[in-house]
Amino acid sequence: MSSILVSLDGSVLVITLNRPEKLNAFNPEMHQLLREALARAADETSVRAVLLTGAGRAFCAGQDLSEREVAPGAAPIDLSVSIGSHYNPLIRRLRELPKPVVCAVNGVAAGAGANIALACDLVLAARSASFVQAFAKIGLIPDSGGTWFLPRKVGMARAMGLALLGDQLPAEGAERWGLIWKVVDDLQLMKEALSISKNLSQGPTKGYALLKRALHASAGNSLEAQLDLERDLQREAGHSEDYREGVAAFKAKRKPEFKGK
Ligand code: LHQ
Repeated sequence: MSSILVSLDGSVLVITLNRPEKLNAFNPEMHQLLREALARAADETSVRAVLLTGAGRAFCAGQDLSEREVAPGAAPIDLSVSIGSHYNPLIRRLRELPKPVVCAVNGVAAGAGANIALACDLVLAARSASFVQAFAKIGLIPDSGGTWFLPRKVGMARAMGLALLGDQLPAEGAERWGLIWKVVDDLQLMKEALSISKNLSQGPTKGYALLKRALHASAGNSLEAQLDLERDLQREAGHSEDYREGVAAFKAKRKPEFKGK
C-alpha cells in the first residue's frame, strides 16, 4: 500500500497520508510521494483545490522517530539535512501553492505533523483530534514553520506554552485560540471538508492565489507596503476572466461560473 493516496474528486485533489500503523509519521518515501502529489496539484489546471488528510486514527505524528539511529553515545545526526531537503520545501510548497489547500485533521497532529497542518490555508479538525508541539519532549525545537506560525496564530504567550510544555491541545481549544478554522464532529469531518474543498474548487482560483500571496506577505510588511501590494495584486485580479464573470453574475442575480482564469 502506498504511503500517500491521491485521488481526484471533481477538481479537488484529495491527498491522504497513509501509514496508519505509524500514525502517518514521515519517512523519506512518504516525503517523496507527497512532493509528487503537490507538484501535480500545482501543475494540473484540472486541480483547483487540495484536500489533505490522514488515514486511520491520527493525522500525522511528524517525523518517524524509528527511522534514525538516535541513542545515547551514538554519533550525532545532522537534522538540518532532513529539514532542508524535506520539511522546509514541503512547508514552502503548501504556502505557495496557487490554489486553496484545505486540511482535515482527522486525529492527533504531532511534531512536524501539527505544523504541516498549520501551513495549510483552511484547517478543519475532528472534535477528537488534537495538536501537539511534541518537539521539546525530545529536546528539539518546533520546526516546519512552528516557531513562525504559532506566535502569529495564537500569540506569544500561548505559543511559548505550547512549545515548552508539548501538551496535547484538543481541537476545540485550537479553534477557540484561533489556531484552526473549525472543529467538526468526527463523523462529519470528511463530508464537510470535501464540501468546502469542492466549493473552493469552483471559485476564482486565480483570485484565491493572489489573496493567499497578499495575506502571507502581510506578516512581513508595513501597512504602506501592504497597500502597495494590494494595489498591484488587485490589478492582476481585475484582469482575470473570473472578475468579469463575478460582476456579470452579480448584476444578473445569478450564480457565477468561475473558470479559475
Ligand atoms: C511513532 C511516532 C513517531 C514513530 C507515534 N515515529 N512511531 C524533523 C526533522 C528531523 C528530525 C526530527 O524531527 C523533525 C520533525 C518532527 O516531527 S520531531 C517530532 C516527532 N514526533 C513526535 O515526537 C511525536 C511522537 N509521538 C507522540 O508523542 C505520540 O505518539 C502521539 C501524541 C502522536 C500519539 O499518542 P498516543 O495516541 O498515546 O499513541 P502512542 O504514543 O501509543 O503511539 C502509537 C504508536 O505509534 C506507538 O507504537 P507502538 O508500536 O508502541 O504501538 C508509537 O511508538 C508510534 N508512534 N509517533 N513520530
